[in-house]
Amino acid sequence: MIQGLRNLAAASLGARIPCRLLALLVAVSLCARAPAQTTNSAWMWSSASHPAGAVNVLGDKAKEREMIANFKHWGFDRIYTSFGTLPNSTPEVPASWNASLDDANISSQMLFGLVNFSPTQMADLVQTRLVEFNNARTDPRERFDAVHLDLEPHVTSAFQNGSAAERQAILLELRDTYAAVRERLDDNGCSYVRIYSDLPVWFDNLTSNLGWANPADRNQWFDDIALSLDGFSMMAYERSTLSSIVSGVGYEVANFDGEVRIGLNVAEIGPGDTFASFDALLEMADSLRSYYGTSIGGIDFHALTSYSELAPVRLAGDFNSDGLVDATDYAVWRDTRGSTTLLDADGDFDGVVGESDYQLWRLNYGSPGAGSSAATAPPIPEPGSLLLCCLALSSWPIRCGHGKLRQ
Ligand SMILES: [Ca+2]
Ligand SMILES: [Ca+2]
Ligand SMILES: [Ca+2]
Repeated sequence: MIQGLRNLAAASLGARIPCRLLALLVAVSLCARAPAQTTNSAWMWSSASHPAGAVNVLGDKAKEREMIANFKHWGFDRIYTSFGTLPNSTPEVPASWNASLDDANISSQMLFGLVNFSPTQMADLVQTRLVEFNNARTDPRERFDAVHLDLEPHVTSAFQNGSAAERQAILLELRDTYAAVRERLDDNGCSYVRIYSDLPVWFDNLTSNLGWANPADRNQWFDDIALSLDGFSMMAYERSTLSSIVSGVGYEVANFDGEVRIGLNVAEIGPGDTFASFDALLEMADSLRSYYGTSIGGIDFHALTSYSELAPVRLAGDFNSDGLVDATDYAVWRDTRGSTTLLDADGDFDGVVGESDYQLWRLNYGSPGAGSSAATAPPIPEPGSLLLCCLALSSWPIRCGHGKLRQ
Protein backbone atom coordinates (compact mmCIF):
# COMPACT_ATOMS: atom_id res chain seq x y z
CA MET A 1 0.00 0.00 0.00
CA ILE A 2 2.78 2.39 0.91
CA GLN A 3 4.55 1.91 -2.39
CA GLY A 4 1.20 2.46 -4.08
CA LEU A 5 0.75 5.76 -2.29
CA ARG A 6 4.20 6.90 -3.24
CA ASN A 7 3.49 6.06 -6.87
CA LEU A 8 0.19 7.89 -6.58
CA ALA A 9 1.91 10.99 -5.20
CA ALA A 10 4.58 10.89 -7.88
CA ALA A 11 2.00 10.34 -10.60
CA SER A 12 -0.14 13.23 -9.38
CA LEU A 13 2.77 15.64 -9.56
CA GLY A 14 3.47 14.57 -13.10
CA ALA A 15 -0.11 14.16 -14.34
CA ARG A 16 -1.65 17.03 -12.34
CA ILE A 17 -4.35 14.98 -10.63
CA PRO A 18 -6.42 17.50 -8.63
CA CYS A 19 -4.93 17.85 -5.16
CA ARG A 20 -8.28 17.45 -3.44
CA LEU A 21 -8.88 14.14 -5.20
CA LEU A 22 -5.43 12.94 -4.26
CA ALA A 23 -5.89 14.09 -0.67
CA LEU A 24 -9.15 12.15 -0.51
CA LEU A 25 -7.53 9.01 -1.92
CA VAL A 26 -4.59 9.28 0.49
CA ALA A 27 -6.90 10.00 3.43
CA VAL A 28 -9.06 6.98 2.63
CA SER A 29 -6.00 4.78 2.19
CA LEU A 30 -4.43 5.83 5.48
CA CYS A 31 -7.52 6.24 7.62
CA ALA A 32 -6.66 3.22 9.78
CA ARG A 33 -3.60 4.91 11.32
CA ALA A 34 -4.15 8.60 10.61
CA PRO A 35 -5.00 11.13 13.31
CA ALA A 36 -8.58 12.41 13.25
CA GLN A 37 -7.51 15.88 12.16
CA THR A 38 -4.42 17.89 11.54
CA THR A 39 -3.11 20.31 14.12
CA ASN A 40 -1.02 23.47 14.27
CA SER A 41 1.93 24.14 16.51
CA ALA A 42 4.95 26.40 16.97
CA TRP A 43 8.32 26.32 18.69
CA MET A 44 8.43 28.73 21.64
CA TRP A 45 12.12 29.20 22.39
CA SER A 46 13.49 31.15 25.39
CA SER A 47 14.28 34.16 23.10
CA ALA A 48 15.19 36.67 25.81
CA SER A 49 15.27 39.61 23.36
CA HIS A 50 11.74 39.03 22.03
CA PRO A 51 8.43 39.78 23.81
CA ALA A 52 7.08 36.37 22.68
CA GLY A 53 10.13 34.55 24.07
CA ALA A 54 9.32 31.98 26.72
CA VAL A 55 11.44 33.76 29.33
CA ASN A 56 9.39 36.94 28.83
CA VAL A 57 5.99 35.26 28.90
CA LEU A 58 6.18 32.45 31.44
CA GLY A 59 5.45 33.58 34.97
CA ASP A 60 3.63 36.74 33.83
CA LYS A 61 0.00 35.64 34.13
CA ALA A 62 -1.49 38.36 31.93
CA LYS A 63 1.04 37.69 29.17
CA GLU A 64 0.42 33.95 29.46
CA ARG A 65 -3.34 34.45 29.10
CA GLU A 66 -2.89 36.79 26.14
CA MET A 67 -0.53 34.31 24.46
CA ILE A 68 -2.88 31.39 25.01
CA ALA A 69 -5.83 33.42 23.65
CA ASN A 70 -3.78 34.01 20.52
CA PHE A 71 -2.79 30.33 20.31
CA LYS A 72 -6.50 29.53 20.17
CA HIS A 73 -7.10 32.30 17.64
CA TRP A 74 -4.29 30.91 15.45
CA GLY A 75 -5.55 27.35 15.74
CA PHE A 76 -2.54 26.05 17.72
CA ASP A 77 -3.42 22.99 19.74
CA ARG A 78 0.07 22.08 20.85
CA ILE A 79 3.10 24.16 21.72
CA TYR A 80 6.79 23.27 22.10
CA THR A 81 8.13 25.42 24.93
CA SER A 82 11.72 25.87 26.09
CA PHE A 83 11.81 26.01 29.89
CA GLY A 84 15.52 26.00 30.72
CA THR A 85 15.94 25.22 34.40
CA LEU A 86 12.49 26.53 35.43
CA PRO A 87 11.14 23.02 36.22
CA ASN A 88 13.80 22.77 38.92
CA SER A 89 14.20 26.37 40.09
CA THR A 90 10.58 27.57 39.93
CA PRO A 91 8.38 24.53 39.26
CA GLU A 92 5.16 26.47 39.90
CA VAL A 93 5.73 28.46 36.69
CA PRO A 94 5.73 25.55 34.21
CA ALA A 95 3.06 23.82 36.30
CA SER A 96 0.74 26.81 35.92
CA TRP A 97 1.59 27.22 32.22
CA ASN A 98 0.85 23.54 31.56
CA ALA A 99 -2.45 23.70 33.45
CA SER A 100 -3.54 26.83 31.57
CA LEU A 101 -2.68 25.19 28.25
CA ASP A 102 -4.53 22.05 29.31
CA ASP A 103 -7.62 24.12 30.20
CA ALA A 104 -7.44 25.55 26.66
CA ASN A 105 -7.10 22.06 25.12
CA ILE A 106 -3.53 22.78 24.04
CA SER A 107 -0.87 20.11 24.51
CA SER A 108 2.34 21.21 26.26
CA GLN A 109 5.62 19.71 25.09
CA MET A 110 8.98 20.35 26.77
CA LEU A 111 11.37 21.53 24.07
CA PHE A 112 15.09 20.74 24.06
CA GLY A 113 17.48 22.08 21.42
CA LEU A 114 20.94 20.47 21.30
CA VAL A 115 23.58 19.67 18.69
CA ASN A 116 26.03 17.82 20.94
CA PHE A 117 24.71 15.09 23.22
CA SER A 118 25.00 11.43 24.12
CA PRO A 119 22.21 8.98 24.90
CA THR A 120 23.05 9.04 28.61
CA GLN A 121 23.34 12.84 28.78
CA MET A 122 19.98 13.31 27.06
CA ALA A 123 18.23 10.72 29.21
CA ASP A 124 19.69 12.35 32.35
CA LEU A 125 18.50 15.78 31.21
CA VAL A 126 14.97 14.47 30.60
CA GLN A 127 15.11 12.78 34.01
CA THR A 128 16.11 16.00 35.80
CA ARG A 129 13.87 18.43 33.95
CA LEU A 130 10.78 16.39 33.09
CA VAL A 131 10.52 13.05 34.89
CA GLU A 132 11.15 14.44 38.38
CA PHE A 133 8.89 17.41 37.67
CA ASN A 134 6.00 15.35 36.31
CA ASN A 135 6.24 12.80 39.11
CA ALA A 136 6.02 15.60 41.69
CA ARG A 137 2.80 17.07 40.29
CA THR A 138 -0.41 15.56 41.63
CA ASP A 139 -2.63 17.49 39.21
CA PRO A 140 -2.35 15.82 35.77
CA ARG A 141 -3.10 19.18 34.09
CA GLU A 142 0.24 20.46 35.37
CA ARG A 143 2.33 17.71 33.77
CA PHE A 144 4.05 17.74 30.41
CA ASP A 145 2.31 15.70 27.73
CA ALA A 146 5.42 15.15 25.66
CA VAL A 147 9.10 15.89 25.20
CA HIS A 148 10.14 17.54 21.95
CA LEU A 149 13.74 16.82 20.95
CA ASP A 150 15.26 19.26 18.48
CA LEU A 151 18.54 17.34 18.26
CA GLU A 152 20.57 18.43 15.25
CA PRO A 153 23.94 16.64 15.18
CA HIS A 154 24.00 17.16 11.41
CA VAL A 155 24.97 20.83 11.90
CA THR A 156 28.18 19.95 13.77
CA SER A 157 31.53 20.08 11.99
CA ALA A 158 32.06 16.45 12.99
CA PHE A 159 29.12 15.53 10.81
CA GLN A 160 29.64 18.02 8.03
CA ASN A 161 33.32 17.18 7.64
CA GLY A 162 32.83 13.51 8.43
CA SER A 163 33.13 10.49 6.19
CA ALA A 164 30.07 8.44 5.29
CA ALA A 165 31.00 6.00 8.07
CA GLU A 166 31.35 8.80 10.61
CA ARG A 167 28.02 10.29 9.59
CA GLN A 168 26.42 6.89 9.89
CA ALA A 169 27.78 6.54 13.43
CA ILE A 170 26.24 9.91 14.34
CA LEU A 171 22.84 8.86 12.95
CA LEU A 172 23.00 5.64 14.95
CA GLU A 173 23.82 7.61 18.10
CA LEU A 174 20.79 9.82 17.43
CA ARG A 175 18.67 6.65 17.14
CA ASP A 176 20.13 5.39 20.42
CA THR A 177 19.45 8.74 22.09
CA TYR A 178 15.76 8.57 21.23
CA ALA A 179 15.72 5.01 22.62
CA ALA A 180 17.48 6.05 25.84
CA VAL A 181 14.94 8.82 26.46
CA ARG A 182 12.04 6.43 25.79
CA GLU A 183 13.51 3.88 28.20
CA ARG A 184 14.11 6.49 30.90
CA LEU A 185 10.53 7.72 30.69
CA ASP A 186 9.12 4.18 30.71
CA ASP A 187 11.27 3.08 33.64
CA ASN A 188 10.23 6.05 35.79
CA GLY A 189 6.45 6.12 35.61
CA CYS A 190 6.26 8.39 32.55
CA SER A 191 5.25 5.93 29.85
CA TYR A 192 2.35 8.29 29.05
CA VAL A 193 4.80 11.01 27.97
CA ARG A 194 5.15 11.01 24.19
CA ILE A 195 8.36 11.82 22.33
CA TYR A 196 8.60 13.93 19.20
CA SER A 197 11.68 15.13 17.36
CA ASP A 198 12.76 17.43 14.57
CA LEU A 199 14.44 15.95 11.51
CA PRO A 200 15.85 17.40 8.31
CA VAL A 201 14.10 16.17 5.18
CA TRP A 202 17.17 14.43 3.73
CA PHE A 203 18.12 11.71 6.23
CA ASP A 204 16.39 9.23 3.90
CA ASN A 205 18.53 10.19 0.90
CA LEU A 206 20.60 7.31 -0.42
CA THR A 207 22.91 9.67 -2.28
CA SER A 208 23.83 12.12 0.50
CA ASN A 209 26.90 10.27 1.78
CA LEU A 210 25.06 9.22 4.94
CA GLY A 211 26.46 5.71 4.98
CA TRP A 212 23.26 3.89 4.07
CA ALA A 213 24.38 0.58 2.58
CA ASN A 214 21.11 0.16 0.68
CA PRO A 215 17.40 1.11 0.93
CA ALA A 216 16.76 -1.67 3.47
CA ASP A 217 19.50 -0.26 5.72
CA ARG A 218 17.89 3.19 5.56
CA ASN A 219 14.39 1.79 6.10
CA GLN A 220 15.61 -0.09 9.18
CA TRP A 221 16.80 3.16 10.80
CA PHE A 222 13.38 4.75 10.35
CA ASP A 223 11.70 1.58 11.65
CA ASP A 224 14.03 1.64 14.67
CA ILE A 225 13.36 5.27 15.63
CA ALA A 226 9.61 4.59 15.29
CA LEU A 227 9.99 2.30 18.31
CA SER A 228 10.96 5.35 20.43
CA LEU A 229 9.30 8.31 18.74
CA ASP A 230 5.59 9.05 18.48
CA GLY A 231 6.33 11.38 15.62
CA PHE A 232 8.61 14.01 14.18
CA SER A 233 8.50 17.40 12.48
CA MET A 234 10.22 17.60 9.11
CA MET A 235 12.18 20.83 8.86
CA ALA A 236 11.05 21.49 5.29
CA TYR A 237 12.82 24.82 5.14
CA GLU A 238 14.08 26.85 2.17
CA ARG A 239 11.58 25.12 -0.15
CA SER A 240 9.17 27.45 -1.91
CA THR A 241 6.99 25.08 -3.94
CA LEU A 242 4.55 22.32 -3.02
CA SER A 243 6.38 19.84 -5.22
CA SER A 244 9.75 20.59 -3.61
CA ILE A 245 8.34 20.11 -0.10
CA VAL A 246 6.53 16.93 -1.13
CA SER A 247 9.78 15.74 -2.64
CA GLY A 248 11.51 16.35 0.69
CA VAL A 249 8.94 14.78 3.04
CA GLY A 250 7.37 12.16 0.73
CA TYR A 251 9.45 9.20 1.87
CA GLU A 252 8.86 9.92 5.55
CA VAL A 253 5.11 10.53 5.20
CA ALA A 254 4.68 7.31 3.23
CA ASN A 255 6.95 5.09 5.32
CA PHE A 256 7.35 6.29 8.92
CA ASP A 257 5.19 4.34 11.34
CA GLY A 258 4.15 7.34 13.41
CA GLU A 259 3.05 10.93 13.11
CA VAL A 260 4.85 13.04 10.51
CA ARG A 261 4.42 16.81 10.71
CA ILE A 262 5.67 19.47 8.32
CA GLY A 263 7.56 22.47 9.65
CA LEU A 264 7.61 25.79 7.78
CA ASN A 265 10.11 28.52 8.62
CA VAL A 266 8.34 31.81 9.33
CA ALA A 267 11.72 33.56 9.32
CA GLU A 268 11.99 32.93 5.55
CA ILE A 269 9.67 35.71 4.44
CA GLY A 270 10.52 38.74 2.32
CA PRO A 271 11.79 39.82 -1.08
CA GLY A 272 13.99 37.11 -2.53
CA ASP A 273 13.29 34.77 0.38
CA THR A 274 11.41 31.44 0.37
CA PHE A 275 8.00 33.08 0.78
CA ALA A 276 7.07 36.52 -0.53
CA SER A 277 4.69 37.18 2.34
CA PHE A 278 3.19 35.67 5.49
CA ASP A 279 0.00 34.97 3.51
CA ALA A 280 2.06 33.02 0.97
CA LEU A 281 3.43 30.87 3.80
CA LEU A 282 -0.07 30.26 5.16
CA GLU A 283 -1.23 29.35 1.64
CA MET A 284 1.57 26.77 1.50
CA ALA A 285 0.34 25.34 4.81
CA ASP A 286 -3.18 25.09 3.31
CA SER A 287 -1.80 23.45 0.16
CA LEU A 288 0.04 20.85 2.24
CA ARG A 289 -3.10 20.07 4.24
CA SER A 290 -5.11 19.69 1.04
CA TYR A 291 -2.44 17.52 -0.51
CA TYR A 292 -1.82 15.21 2.44
CA GLY A 293 -5.11 15.35 4.33
CA THR A 294 -4.79 13.52 7.62
CA SER A 295 -1.79 11.50 6.49
CA ILE A 296 0.28 14.25 8.11
CA GLY A 297 -0.18 15.16 11.76
CA GLY A 298 -0.14 18.88 11.14
CA ILE A 299 1.87 22.00 10.38
CA ASP A 300 4.51 23.47 12.68
CA PHE A 301 5.72 27.04 12.51
CA HIS A 302 9.27 28.10 13.31
CA ALA A 303 9.28 30.04 15.42
CA LEU A 304 6.64 31.62 17.61
CA THR A 305 8.66 34.87 17.76
CA SER A 306 8.37 35.37 13.98
CA TYR A 307 4.81 34.06 13.82
CA SER A 308 3.59 36.41 16.54
CA GLU A 309 5.01 39.41 14.67
CA LEU A 310 3.14 38.58 11.48
CA ALA A 311 -0.10 36.84 12.42
CA PRO A 312 -3.17 38.98 13.15
CA VAL A 313 -4.09 38.81 16.82
CA ARG A 314 -7.63 38.36 18.08
CA LEU A 315 -9.88 41.44 17.87
CA ALA A 316 -10.69 42.97 21.22
CA GLY A 317 -14.13 41.70 22.22
CA ASP A 318 -14.12 38.84 19.69
CA PHE A 319 -14.47 36.17 22.36
CA ASN A 320 -15.27 33.32 19.94
CA SER A 321 -12.46 34.23 17.49
CA ASP A 322 -14.68 34.38 14.41
CA GLY A 323 -13.38 37.78 13.31
CA LEU A 324 -16.51 39.70 14.35
CA VAL A 325 -17.54 41.40 17.55
CA ASP A 326 -21.24 40.72 17.80
CA ALA A 327 -24.01 39.25 19.96
CA THR A 328 -22.50 35.75 19.89
CA ASP A 329 -19.49 37.13 21.75
CA TYR A 330 -21.83 38.61 24.33
CA ALA A 331 -23.31 35.13 24.74
CA VAL A 332 -19.82 33.72 25.41
CA TRP A 333 -19.24 36.44 28.02
CA ARG A 334 -22.67 35.88 29.60
CA ASP A 335 -22.28 32.10 29.77
CA THR A 336 -18.83 32.26 31.40
CA ARG A 337 -19.31 35.39 33.53
CA GLY A 338 -17.32 35.08 36.75
CA SER A 339 -15.24 32.15 35.52
CA THR A 340 -11.52 31.93 36.21
CA THR A 341 -11.00 28.79 34.13
CA LEU A 342 -13.11 29.35 30.98
CA LEU A 343 -11.33 32.46 29.79
CA ASP A 344 -12.38 32.96 26.16
CA ALA A 345 -14.24 36.10 27.26
CA ASP A 346 -11.41 37.39 29.46
CA GLY A 347 -10.62 40.20 27.05
CA ASP A 348 -8.33 42.13 29.40
CA PHE A 349 -6.43 38.98 30.48
CA ASP A 350 -6.83 39.64 34.19
CA GLY A 351 -7.81 36.05 34.82
CA VAL A 352 -11.54 36.46 35.36
CA VAL A 353 -14.52 37.03 33.07
CA GLY A 354 -15.91 40.23 34.51
CA GLU A 355 -17.48 43.63 33.93
CA SER A 356 -14.32 45.09 32.35
CA ASP A 357 -14.52 42.39 29.67
CA TYR A 358 -18.14 43.32 29.02
CA GLN A 359 -17.06 46.95 28.58
CA LEU A 360 -14.34 45.84 26.16
CA TRP A 361 -16.92 43.94 24.11
CA ARG A 362 -19.32 46.91 24.23
CA LEU A 363 -16.65 49.37 23.05
CA ASN A 364 -15.76 47.16 20.09
CA TYR A 365 -19.26 46.00 19.21
CA GLY A 366 -19.67 45.88 15.41
CA SER A 367 -15.95 45.61 14.57
CA PRO A 368 -14.52 45.31 12.11
CA GLY A 369 -15.96 47.81 9.66
CA ALA A 370 -17.96 50.98 9.63
CA GLY A 371 -20.63 51.67 12.18
CA SER A 372 -18.74 50.00 14.97
CA SER A 373 -19.64 52.57 17.57
CA ALA A 374 -22.31 51.76 20.06
CA ALA A 375 -24.28 54.77 18.79
CA THR A 376 -24.94 53.21 15.39
CA ALA A 377 -24.95 49.54 16.35
CA PRO A 378 -28.09 47.56 17.15
CA PRO A 379 -29.22 47.65 20.78
CA ILE A 380 -26.55 46.19 23.04
CA PRO A 381 -27.52 43.85 25.85
CA GLU A 382 -26.74 45.20 29.31
CA PRO A 383 -25.60 42.75 31.97
CA GLY A 384 -28.04 44.31 34.42
CA SER A 385 -31.01 42.97 32.47
CA LEU A 386 -29.69 39.43 32.27
CA LEU A 387 -33.05 37.72 32.03
CA LEU A 388 -34.00 39.97 29.13
CA CYS A 389 -30.70 39.16 27.45
CA CYS A 390 -31.22 35.45 27.81
CA LEU A 391 -34.67 35.71 26.27
CA ALA A 392 -33.47 38.00 23.48
CA LEU A 393 -30.52 35.79 22.59
CA SER A 394 -32.24 32.47 22.96
CA SER A 395 -32.85 32.33 19.21
CA TRP A 396 -29.25 33.29 18.29
CA PRO A 397 -26.91 30.55 17.13
CA ILE A 398 -24.54 30.60 20.08
CA ARG A 399 -21.01 29.43 19.42
CA CYS A 400 -19.03 29.06 22.56
CA GLY A 401 -15.44 27.92 22.89
CA HIS A 402 -13.42 27.49 19.73
CA GLY A 403 -14.42 29.80 16.93
CA LYS A 404 -13.59 29.67 13.28
CA LEU A 405 -9.84 29.43 13.05
CA ARG A 406 -7.60 30.13 10.15
CA GLN A 407 -6.62 26.64 9.03
CA1 LIG B 1 12.94 12.94 2.97
CA1 LIG C 1 -16.95 36.92 17.48
CA1 LIG D 1 -11.15 39.93 32.57
